[in-house]
Amino acid sequence: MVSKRWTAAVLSGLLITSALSGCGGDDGDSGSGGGDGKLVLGFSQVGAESGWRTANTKSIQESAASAGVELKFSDAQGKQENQIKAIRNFITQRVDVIAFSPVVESGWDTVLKEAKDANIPVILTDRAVDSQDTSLYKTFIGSDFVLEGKKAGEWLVKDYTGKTDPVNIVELQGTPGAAPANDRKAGFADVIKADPKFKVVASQTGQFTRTDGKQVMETFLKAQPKIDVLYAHNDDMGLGAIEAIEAAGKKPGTDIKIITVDAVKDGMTALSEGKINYIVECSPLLGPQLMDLAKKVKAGETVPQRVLTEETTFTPEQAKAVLAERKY
Ligand code: GYE
Repeated sequence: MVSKRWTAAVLSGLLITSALSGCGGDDGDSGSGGGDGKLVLGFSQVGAESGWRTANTKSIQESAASAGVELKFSDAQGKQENQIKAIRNFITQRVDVIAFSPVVESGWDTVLKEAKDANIPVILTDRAVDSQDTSLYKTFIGSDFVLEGKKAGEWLVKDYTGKTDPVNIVELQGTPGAAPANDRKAGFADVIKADPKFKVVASQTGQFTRTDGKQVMETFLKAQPKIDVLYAHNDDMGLGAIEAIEAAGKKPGTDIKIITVDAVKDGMTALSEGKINYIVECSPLLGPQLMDLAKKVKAGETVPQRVLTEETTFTPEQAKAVLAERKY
């Protein structure tokens, strides 16, 4: 029963023992399954760049355990090449389902085609790919990032209603090429363009991290004579920027208004303290729905092509009200 593919994989040292135990030959088509009949899910995570990501990883690991799913978790440390490698390993191991959160949007067609040819269904989690051929994956679960950017822009438009002076905005973008960076930028730009008083005077990546958010904000503060608003594509970059703003002797939330996306606990705390003015929520708790979808695709059930997460927005008052129960 050992095919050439298996032999080659064993020889190249790619297989891990637990995958071998599932080689019962009962469902060679759709993956090996766990030796104990458990669904085997290979998941390639982006990395650990933000509080959002940490909460997302926890949600996936905990939900796998409670759903009785055997999770093969791989951390790509922010590199697409590592994700491609991980996906190829999952194919070699013949997991039942592959899920991943793509670091960037482009460049996935080849490896997704390999998964399809091996008859292993793929679920996009959190972030989209730009592949034209949507048959390369079964479903995509995650947020509408364009809408998030729009919500950020709408708050700003409302906040400056009736004012005519120019509003200078600096923007901290997420990882270059990542869906949430592309879309949050586009959604925001689309809303504020209606009023020429809004000017994005500087826009750079802060890699979704606190460290880079702080550092890039320092350069913005040095280069820009007047900054009215910071729009950061996630809380972590906003939190890093707050440190830079305070170090420059300015008051975050007052001298510079701050809008971020995510609503993780640290962000919500800063919001409740008035250091951030508005947060657009993006839920990292995708685990339970992912397990559910994985079971359905494995069983050959039809699932919707797109599963949207439900999200809200928070003002400082709303943050204060929910902070104590905030889980992540
Ligand atoms: O907003 C950011 C994280 O893909 C939605 O990635 C996710 C984003 C999230 O690093 O904090």
